[in-house]
Amino acid sequence: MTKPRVLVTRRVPEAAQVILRTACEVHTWDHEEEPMPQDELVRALRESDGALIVGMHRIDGPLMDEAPRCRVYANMAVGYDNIDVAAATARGVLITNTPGVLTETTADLAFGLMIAAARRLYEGQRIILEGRWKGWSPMFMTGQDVYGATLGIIGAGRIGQAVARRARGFDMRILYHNRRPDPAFEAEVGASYRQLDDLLREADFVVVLVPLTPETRGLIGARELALMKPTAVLVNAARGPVVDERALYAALRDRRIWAAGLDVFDEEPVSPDHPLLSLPNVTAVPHIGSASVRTRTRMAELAAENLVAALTGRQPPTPVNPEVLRQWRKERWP
Ligand code: 8YV
Repeated sequence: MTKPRVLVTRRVPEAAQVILRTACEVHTWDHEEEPMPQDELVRALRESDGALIVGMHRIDGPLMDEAPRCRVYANMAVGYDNIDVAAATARGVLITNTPGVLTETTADLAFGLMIAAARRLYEGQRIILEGRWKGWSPMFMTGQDVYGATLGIIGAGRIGQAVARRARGFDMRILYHNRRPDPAFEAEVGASYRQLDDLLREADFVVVLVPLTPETRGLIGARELALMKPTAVLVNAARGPVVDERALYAALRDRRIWAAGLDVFDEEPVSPDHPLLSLPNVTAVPHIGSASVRTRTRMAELAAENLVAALTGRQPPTPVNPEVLRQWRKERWP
């Protein structure tokens, strides 16, 4: 029997390649940093039964129509806002993602951004490097305390809840806003549910961890930022468009909020001359929430496991649109 043919859109750890090679003929865009050009991607997808999507390729209905042979897109990310899932489901195309394996690593980064922004860590390094450290004075480089402060988590899913567990060790009061209250989470960490506006008014740290959807796009805009305390820190480790960058810039420039820690931007890679990056109270990192060696390897492995399972008639571990699998079972597994 011929093996299914799969496309891998960027170099991934060998452990994932091994999983793919057990059952598939593998074609890889074997570059570390250079993304696969769109025309190459379309050409390669046309000849593939499935694809391991590495990076933020936009996978929409017209692209799927250009490559009807490709029945599985295994996204190497937990977020799948780069994929039109409804279009996939309508076409009987399976989408998978990588939840779970990146939870703790991403929570570490979000917590790190809270501390870095509140205690001005990057600004401090710049002051040293630029020869601006002239000596000690009582209020030199003073920031905001993390220990004992109030944390407000917007989107307490897997990652948000892992941030809350870390916050317990810092004796923080924990507030959260989700679409619905989560009594099990409240019982576990002593968190209290708040409407969004109340959370913004009360929190010293507002950490945004919602997925990007039509409902969450622009969730934090000028009105929401105006509700925050002038001493509050905003952390966005979700997706750039959840926060209105222009409104955030104005709030930080005018010191209407204390600082921001950003892992994500409207456009990535963010341009070095983006106005936000000119502000001393912005701590920015290049979308590295899940970037530990172990976690990125696990993400690639899980994406590979999903792809191989789907293409060999087995249940993939983490499907996004499992209704497609039910449809396949009724008809014929591709
Ligand atoms: C990915 C992420 O590295 O999983 C996610 O949703 O944001 C990151 O872990 C990024 O999406 C690149 O694919």
